[in-house]
Amino acid sequence: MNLKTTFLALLLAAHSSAQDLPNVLGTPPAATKEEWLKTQRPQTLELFKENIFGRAPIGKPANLSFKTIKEDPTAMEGKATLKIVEISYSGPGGDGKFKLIAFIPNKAQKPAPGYLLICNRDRENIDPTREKKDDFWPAETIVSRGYVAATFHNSELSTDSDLNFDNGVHKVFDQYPGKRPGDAWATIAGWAWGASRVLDYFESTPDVDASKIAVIGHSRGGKASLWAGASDPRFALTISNNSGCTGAALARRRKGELVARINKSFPHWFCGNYKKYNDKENTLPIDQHQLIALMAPRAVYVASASKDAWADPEGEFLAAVHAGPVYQLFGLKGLGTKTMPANDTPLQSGSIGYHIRSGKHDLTAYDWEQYLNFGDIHLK
Ligand code: GTR
Repeated sequence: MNLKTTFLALLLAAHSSAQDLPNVLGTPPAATKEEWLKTQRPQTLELFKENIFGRAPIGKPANLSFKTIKEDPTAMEGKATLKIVEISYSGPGGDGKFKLIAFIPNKAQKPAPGYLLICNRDRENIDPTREKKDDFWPAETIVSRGYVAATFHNSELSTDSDLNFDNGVHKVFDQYPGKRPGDAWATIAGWAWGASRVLDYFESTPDVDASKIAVIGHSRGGKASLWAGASDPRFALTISNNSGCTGAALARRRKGELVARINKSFPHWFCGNYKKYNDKENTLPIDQHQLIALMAPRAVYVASASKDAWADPEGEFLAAVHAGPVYQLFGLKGLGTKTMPANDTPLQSGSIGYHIRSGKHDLTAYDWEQYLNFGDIHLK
């Protein structure tokens, strides 16, 4: 091959990956926002339930209850009120509960908007005493910008290793005598379910504005935040930090972590049906740009890191690009460009935000600063 044909072949390869994606507007393609909301959005959501995340057996349980177990108006040197709230539920398999940690800014106008982090790292990253502080959850910064800093630990909803689904939400609600169906919900959907129950709590409390909440997660937590934002349209902003495979990254590109690999390493994350697509990404009826499009017309932010090849940064960017046509149905600008930005140059002029940070797979102070800036546009 001479230089010219090599270039042509490369160009074709780049093009075919975009052309082969399922149409983000659905089948037949939605022509108006009304059509999208009535027909293609529900169809797209169903395809994600059936093939990837599974179906949750319950939304908000009638018996959901909230108990404030700690309230300290002098937290953060008087700048915030710390609330630790036990969120409890019960079902055919017994009782379950998890803890919400929330710092509510004392000075901010009430009800205040906020950021809800699905924490998948060690608990010391979300230390309510603030003796330990980490940029993974810079609660002081979030509060200083006028937002509620809220979080819960994913393991309290569903442990991140369990193949038997015999704890947390699965123990309480799953009723699958015999074989677990291929579309039964799994761990990531359990974490997303927890995020929605926090919104239920926020709806019941006067100091937090439940209609102005961003849900955010990193990596596996980012896969869960995307599913929370897609399956619960009450989230005003959804943030995916380095979510990669089965998060924001397009599966059909087959770059970084592949479907077969994620299903092998983490068989409990997604539903049984997802295993059918191991090394058969092209047969998936959907791809991840459609997960991002499910947020429309609400705001969504995808972020990558330059040294995070495992999460396929370009695949994350392209999914954000190809979600655009659904935003256009609403007369909104998606990302506003098809060109990947340089490192550390955030794109925030549309309803879809994006940046690629220099450095490794992580959730850092730099990432949070961009999310808070984007929130100032979409949550205030
Ligand atoms: C990796 C996994 C990724 C990502 C990451 C994380 O091992 O392959 O999909 O989710 O873990 O959560 O940090």
